[in-house]
Amino acid sequence: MNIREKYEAAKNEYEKWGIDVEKVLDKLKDVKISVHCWQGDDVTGFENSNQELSGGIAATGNYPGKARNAAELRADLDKALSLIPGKHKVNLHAIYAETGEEKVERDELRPEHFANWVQWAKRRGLGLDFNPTIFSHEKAADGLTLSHPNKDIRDFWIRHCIASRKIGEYFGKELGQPCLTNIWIPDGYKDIPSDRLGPRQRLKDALDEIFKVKVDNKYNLDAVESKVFGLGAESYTVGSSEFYINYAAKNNILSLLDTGHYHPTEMVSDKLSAMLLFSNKVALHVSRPVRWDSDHVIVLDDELKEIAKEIVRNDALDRVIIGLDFFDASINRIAAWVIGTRNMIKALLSAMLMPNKKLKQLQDEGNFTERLVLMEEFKTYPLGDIWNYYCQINNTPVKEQWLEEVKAYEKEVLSKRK
Ligand code: RNT
Ligand code: ZN
Repeated sequence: MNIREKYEAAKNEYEKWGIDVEKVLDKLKDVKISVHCWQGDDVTGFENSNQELSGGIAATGNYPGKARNAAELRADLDKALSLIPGKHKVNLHAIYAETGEEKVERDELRPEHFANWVQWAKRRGLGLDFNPTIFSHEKAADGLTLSHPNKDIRDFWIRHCIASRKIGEYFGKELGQPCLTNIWIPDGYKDIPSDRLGPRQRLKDALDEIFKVKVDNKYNLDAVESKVFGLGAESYTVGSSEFYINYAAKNNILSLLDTGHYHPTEMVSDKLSAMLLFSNKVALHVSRPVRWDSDHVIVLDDELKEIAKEIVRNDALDRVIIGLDFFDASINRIAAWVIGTRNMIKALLSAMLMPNKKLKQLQDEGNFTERLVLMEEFKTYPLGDIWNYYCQINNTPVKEQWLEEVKAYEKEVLSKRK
C-alpha cells in the first residue's frame, strides 16, 4: 500500500468514531507554532560583545556548524522550515538585531534593526514574535535586572523592554499578524533571601512603567514568563509563578508558561484549563526539562501529548499561543528544530484524532473503565499513516526522509563554517 492507501485505511478506522479526518487536517494546517530562532546558535546572538550566555540558563555541547550571523541563521531556519508541514512563526530575541558596524545598546534598539528579519518573514508569509534579551549583558552580571536595587540598572532594562514592545508592534503591523512580546528575567538569589518582598515590589513597579507605554494590541501582545529557579538562583526567583499569574491577570496581559519552569511533577498540561477560565489567551514555551530546566529538544512524550490534548479538547487552538523553547548544542541544530516542531504538530494531530467528546461523556457518566480502555486503545491507532499523508500533501518529507536533507545541508553548508 502506498501512503495514500494507508491513509484511506487509517481514516476509516478513525471515522468509525465519528472523527472527520479531512477536517482535522484542514484545521491543523492553520495552527502556527512559534519556532524559536535561538536553537540555531545556542542563544549566542550577534551583538559581537563576547558576552557569555548568562541568566542561569545553559546550552551544552559543541556540535559543529552553528550560525554565526543573521544571514546564516535565516538560511538554517529556511532549511528547517522546509521540512516542517504548515506555515509558522519565528521567535526572535533582541540579541538577533542587525545593527551593522554601529554598536547599538539594547535600550536603543529600533524597528529598523530588524528590517532584514521582517523582509525575510514577509517574503515567506511567516509571522514574528519577540523577546527583550535581559541576560548575557554587563548590566545583568549579578543576576538582577528589573528588580535590581540600583535604579539606573532597572531603568536601563525598562527602556529595553519598552523598545522591544515597539519592535513587536512593528512586526505585527508589517506582517499582518500580532507579535507576542515576552518578558523573561533571570532575577533571583542563590541563597536564602533576607527580603523577598522588596525585589518583587521593584519588579512590579518596573513592569508598571513598561506597560504604561501604550502599544497597539492589535499588533503586539504582551506576555510575562515565570520560573521556579535557575542555575545560581536556586533559593529565590523574583518572577515566580504566583507573581506573574497575578500580575498578568490584573493588567490584562498574557501569562507565559514554560514547561521547564515548574517543580518536576508539576505539569503545564494540568494548568491550561485553569488559566483558560480566567484569561482569553495564554502563551507557552514548550520545552523538555530533564532533571532540571535543561531545555532538551521536545520529544513525543506523554506530557507533550497531554498538553496538546488540553489545547484541542478545550477548543483553544486560537487561545493558546504555542512557542518552543529548547536549545541543544550537542546535535545538529537544524535537526533539533525539525524534530521538536514536527513533534509539536504531531502531538496536536494525535489529540485531534481522539474521540474527545465520547471520552468526556464517559467521565461524566462515571464510566472510568471504558474511559481508560478507549484512551489506551487509541494509543495504537494508526496515527502515523495520517501523519505521513499530512506531510506528503504539505510537500514535506515523509517519516525520517527529512534527515537526508539535513545531512546534505550539513555537508554542503554547516561543515564549512569554522
Ligand atoms: C529561560 C526562559 C527563557 C529563555 C529564552 C532564551 O529559562 O525559558 O524563555 O529560554 O528566552
Ligand atoms: Zn522559556
